Amino acid sequence: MNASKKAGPCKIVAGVYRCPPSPGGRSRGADKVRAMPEDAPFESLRRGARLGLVALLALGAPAAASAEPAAVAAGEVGEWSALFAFPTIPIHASLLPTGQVLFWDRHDFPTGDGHPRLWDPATGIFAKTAAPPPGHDLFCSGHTLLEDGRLFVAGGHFAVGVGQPFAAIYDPNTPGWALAPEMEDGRWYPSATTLADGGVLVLAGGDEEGAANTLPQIFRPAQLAWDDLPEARRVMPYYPFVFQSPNGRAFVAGPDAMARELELAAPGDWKPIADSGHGLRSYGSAVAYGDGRILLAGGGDPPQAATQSIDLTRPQPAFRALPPMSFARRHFNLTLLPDGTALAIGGSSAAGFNNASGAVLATELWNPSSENWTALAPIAVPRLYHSVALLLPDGRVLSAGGGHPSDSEHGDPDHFDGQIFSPPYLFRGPRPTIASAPETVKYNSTFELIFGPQAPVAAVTWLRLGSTTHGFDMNQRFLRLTSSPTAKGAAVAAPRDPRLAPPGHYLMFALTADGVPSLAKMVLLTGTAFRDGFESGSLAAWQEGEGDTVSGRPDAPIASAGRRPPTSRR
Ligand SMILES: [Cu+2]
Repeated sequence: MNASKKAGPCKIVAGVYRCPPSPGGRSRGADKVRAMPEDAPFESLRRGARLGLVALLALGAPAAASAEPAAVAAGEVGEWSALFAFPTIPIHASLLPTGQVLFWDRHDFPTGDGHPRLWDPATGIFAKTAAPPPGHDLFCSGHTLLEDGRLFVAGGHFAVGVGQPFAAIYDPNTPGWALAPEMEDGRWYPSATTLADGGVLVLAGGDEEGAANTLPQIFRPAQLAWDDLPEARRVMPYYPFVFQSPNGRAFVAGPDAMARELELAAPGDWKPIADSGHGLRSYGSAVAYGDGRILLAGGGDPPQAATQSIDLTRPQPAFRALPPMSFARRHFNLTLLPDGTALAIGGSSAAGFNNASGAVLATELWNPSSENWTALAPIAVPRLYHSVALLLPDGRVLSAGGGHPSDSEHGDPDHFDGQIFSPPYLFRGPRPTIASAPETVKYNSTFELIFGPQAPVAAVTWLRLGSTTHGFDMNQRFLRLTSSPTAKGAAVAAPRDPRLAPPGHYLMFALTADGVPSLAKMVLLTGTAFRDGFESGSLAAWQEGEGDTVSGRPDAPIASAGRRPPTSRR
């Protein structure tokens, strides 16, 4: 985290991003490339590096007219670690409540290995899951975390377009895999979404014949059973962008141009909500960035840069155009950060399914207050189809994988590697600490945090743990928590409404007024008292500002929220 330990700051020289040469005379980026497998085609990597330079030029990096170009400090653009090797390609990746990342590859490729593995970000150690995986290929499944912290995995790969009907559950505590009851038919590229009542909605995917699986199904963990919504059969694109909506229904933000709402009570029903006006956003991405607001970006073929938001707490939600990304992207990842911003990593700007000739190395950060995108330090290698990104408990971000298949026509290799990003907020001063926090909190309760003396805390946020594949994270969600100062820390209000904060584990961060986050505390949000009683009327109350998760402008980032720090140490 200390910038001074690194080789020194990269600089913009005559409008071009340059890093200090290593002892061998290579750029730092080229050093990173050496960590790649022996068979990596270096030509594409060099092209990728050039793309990174072009990327920064296009992002409006100031041309240096003077002989003393300004250094680009990590406090402005963040910093990527060196590349490090992964034993397989992490096509699917989930952060578990243990703080470890569970990931897997496919196993029908000569260099594939579908055995799920754990990576511990704290130690860097990789290990196969102790228990054997279930007997089906988990590749091409959809997954999300259950309320109790187990990972629920729906479907999998039989052949391209042809899905497995099985559902598997990984328990990080046992640890081990178990099978849940089968689904009604196969699912290849489905989405799985944890709902307010703790159930998991599974939508879309290819069935056992390779046709569209049109039946919405809800898994009930307590009953080990499935509820069907037979009146809501619908053909929809692979890996739809599904969210629990504040109104109790499920909201599908894309990739279809028409966003729709699904009534979750049997027999189910669909209602069109709003047309994004941007056609099919295939392999774009979407995130729930706070209190019923969804950010939708990129996707399509040819890829687009367009960005929109939609506020699901409005009586008639509609898409609102936002400043576009500086690059069109598909097969990229959108990752929410502790300060409420969203990071766009990787993807391609070129037309075609997965065209590495348009690989985007520039990283962009979206600010919910200005609604603008800002260029950050570029990644070292393309991250395209089958790449992932995850927020880690220490506030850094893992970006990894891509390939199986890669775009070998354009020289992009399979990426058995990852890189870790330290966002700019990690270079802006001392980090606050959460000295004490409860492991479990109930809905509609108040709990106490005790802070360390290092840095005054201005805000408390939390995010559901990421569970991602194919550019869409099915579990991440950002929420700002209301807090008030106490003698040693803060009294924090747990969310009242599970439709805004589905039950399960959250990474809780304390942040300074500059947005510097603490290390996260893993907190389980649970309890049924309010969930059993909530009804549609409470949405109106929430809109009137009585909700617990709203404080100030929900879409304002910590650093510029303009709120008085609830806690300060003098
Ligand atoms: Cu795939």
